[in-house]
Amino acid sequence: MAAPAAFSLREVLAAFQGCVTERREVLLGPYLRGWRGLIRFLHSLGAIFSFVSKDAVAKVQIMEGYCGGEQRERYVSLQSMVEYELASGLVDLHKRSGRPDSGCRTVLRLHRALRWLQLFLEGLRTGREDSRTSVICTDSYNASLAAYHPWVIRKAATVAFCALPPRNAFLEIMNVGTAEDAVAMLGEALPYICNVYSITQELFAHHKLLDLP
Ligand code: 1PX
Repeated sequence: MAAPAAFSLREVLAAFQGCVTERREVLLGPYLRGWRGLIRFLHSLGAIFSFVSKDAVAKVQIMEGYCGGEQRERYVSLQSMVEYELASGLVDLHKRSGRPDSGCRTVLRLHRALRWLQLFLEGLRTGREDSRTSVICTDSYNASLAAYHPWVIRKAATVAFCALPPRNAFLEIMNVGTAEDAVAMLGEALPYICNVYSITQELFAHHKLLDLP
């Protein structure tokens, strides 16, 4: 039996390319597959990130539950999900009421993390050879996700970032080839991630869903 292909971040980032349809809809299937792959990569960085992957897995599982559940046709795309959940009154708009987490509030958390990913990967791509991954990661985090996290999470995140390997070693564990190959791949993949981010941002802004509790 052939050995399974080594994990490469190329395929993961390509999932975000397959997310967007010609009508600018974001398909949840590939979106969640992209997240699953990122979480797998995160596992390879060690147990120090398990508090992050636990939360990410929980959010992806909630969404996979909806996508495989009774209302699965409503969860084909972000657009159909928003329309369905809003029309059915399933979204807590001001305060959490104890009912199951909506797809909208769950995707919003992943969406905010996607902004971090975009900034982080752009920082890695354009960074100097001797730049520190931990600094790139902290800067991207402070410019995005940190605003939504309480002090204790911000603290734990900042400590964990210090464990990240130096930039070139980090680029190599992506398994795309040399550090230069990884930089080239990031240049190709990032526009797709940006596209997914901005379509989602527009959709959530349009429906005033950017502050869901
Ligand atoms: C080539 C680089 C690839 C790196 C892959 C890394 C994938 C990272 C996945 C991060 C997903 C984080 C989801 C966080 C969602 C969130 O904000 N949740 C919070 C709010 O949820 P709630 O349900 O309570 O409203 C929750 O409180 C968060 C808890 C966990 C801590 C999140 C820290 C995020 C740090 C950013 C990612 C760091 C990974 C660094 C690896 C390079």
